[in-house]
Amino acid sequence: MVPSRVDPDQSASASAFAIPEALALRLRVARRVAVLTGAGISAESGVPTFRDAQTGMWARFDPLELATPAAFARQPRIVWDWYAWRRELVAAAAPNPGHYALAAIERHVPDFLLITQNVDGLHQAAGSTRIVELHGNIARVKCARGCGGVDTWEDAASEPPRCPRCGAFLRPDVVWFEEMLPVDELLRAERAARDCELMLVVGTSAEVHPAAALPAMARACGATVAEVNPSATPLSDRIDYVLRGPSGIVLPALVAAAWPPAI
Ligand code: BV8
Ligand code: ZN
Repeated sequence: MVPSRVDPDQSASASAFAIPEALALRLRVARRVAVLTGAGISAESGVPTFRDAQTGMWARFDPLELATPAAFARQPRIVWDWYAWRRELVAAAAPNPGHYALAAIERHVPDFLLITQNVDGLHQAAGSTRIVELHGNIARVKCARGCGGVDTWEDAASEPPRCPRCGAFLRPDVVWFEEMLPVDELLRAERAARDCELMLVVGTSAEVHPAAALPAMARACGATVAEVNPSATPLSDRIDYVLRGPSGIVLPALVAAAWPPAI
């Protein structure tokens, strides 16, 4: 199956990005829509994507190595500092038109769920409310031994801060590789994937599981699947629509095509 593909001319603004009329209609009439997002939707907000997070002093670390329980056991301070660096980046970032367009789609569609792999909280800052964070949130911190979350912590000199209840290290409240995802969130995401009529897959390289399996699950249950990404991914030739452009341009164009502003 050959997905219908749209390549914009690079200088295009939102209005210039041509959205297939059939896709705009599908979104306009859909009652159940699910969206899966990855780091790419936050790129235009200045948050480095996962594969770009290795800039500057972090370039010598492989994220797949830093974001693991083993790395935290081996070098807790380095892992803590990497997240503290990313937390500052995220705190300084603001949602972009791509985030706002998804919040707008949520307001139009009766049964909507935004499934994000991102830990930056920018979707919520843009007004998205029906959302599951599959991989946690970098603004939250919890006890590494499982006592639960803590709201405030004192940065210590040579090691991560410690849990006020049990003295274990504190860690970011994110899902590391080889850690199970939060079960309720994963079940909500899988149900939305199976029930949706349309799934938008935005800004993800679709390589990290189980999130990467959701588009195929939706398609296997009869949904139309559209990808928004300036680059090809393992999904690109297995779905219905490929919109090759930055989400900050493509998603506002999609909203305008589905619900043309009243003239
Ligand atoms: C688990 C939180 C059970 C932390 C993250 C099946 C097959 C193969 C492997 C596995 C499998 N099942 C499980 C695994 C193992 C592993 C996995 O998937 N490994 C991969 C690398 C092969 N999965 C796990 O470990 C999961 N847990 O399975 O538990 C278990 C237990 C024990 C042993 C085994 C299994 C946990 C996965 C979650 C890990 N935590 N994040 C943190 O953030 O620090 S994952 C993290 O990486 C992100 O959350 C995200 O999921 C992923 C990065 O991907 P993207 O978000 O897509 O970002 P990326 O940079 O890759 O790509 C950006 C894209 O945006 C690009 O396509 C680019 O073109 C595009 N883009 C750029 N600019 C724009 C744009 N798009 C639009 N607009 C733009 N402007
Ligand atoms: Zn504790």
